[in-house]
Amino acid sequence: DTVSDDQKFCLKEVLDAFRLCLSENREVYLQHYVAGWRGLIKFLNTLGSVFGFISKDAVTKIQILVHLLNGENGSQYVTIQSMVKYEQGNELVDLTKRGNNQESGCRTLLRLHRALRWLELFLDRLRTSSEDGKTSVMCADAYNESLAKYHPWVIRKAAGMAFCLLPGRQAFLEIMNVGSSEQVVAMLGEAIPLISEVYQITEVLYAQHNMLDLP
Ligand code: 1Q0
Repeated sequence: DTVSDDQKFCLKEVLDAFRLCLSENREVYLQHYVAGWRGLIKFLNTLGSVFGFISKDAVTKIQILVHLLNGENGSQYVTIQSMVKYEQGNELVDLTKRGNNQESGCRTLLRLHRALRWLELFLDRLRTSSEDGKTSVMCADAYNESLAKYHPWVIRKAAGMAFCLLPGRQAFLEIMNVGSSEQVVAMLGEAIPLISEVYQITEVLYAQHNMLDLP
């Protein structure tokens, strides 16, 4: 096996990252949120180059957040809550149309946040599907119910074509490197509520700050 452990996807790693996301008082640590996405992108990269346009966009967004986390104001970016407070308080967010803050942490994270809803829906379909379930259909249904409404026609079209090239359910479960199908399903059952909680907390926070439609 030429793929080093470092690059190899493992569902456990994603699960752990989303678990670590939540602080005691239900704030979301940006560092672990980003780590969760890094793990997911590793998975996407094992699926082949047709998914490159998706992985590229996700990587760009993660890099923006990592730069903010490691930058001079990094201490303001410890949690999503502190990021929102800091960026909004210092007029660092474009609220209605794109302007000076096209790469704000808030608008960048919002894109990943919307994608997290897709992930939750998709993983839940995968978890509850039967052995002959079609991953392409589960993926497309989850996408149409969530992310699709934010994407223009060309991207929806490209995404739809990429979904058709997803491996079958069995192969899909194997790449997760957990063990038997039953073990993957069990781990998904642990991961989905965590992902869902992180999603809900972020959703409520963004709604409270009128930031669900950032350009
Ligand atoms: C397994 C198949 C993966 C399918 C992913 C579905 C999402 C499709 C999204 C396609 C859009 C990508 C092209 C760029 C779009 C941007 O215009 C858009 C908006 O940003 P902006 O700056 O133009 O306003 N960007 C986004 O909407 C962000 C999209 C990020 C998608 C990240 C998907 C990462 C997927 C990981 C694979 C997870 C596999 C699940 C199984 C893992 C087990 C835990």
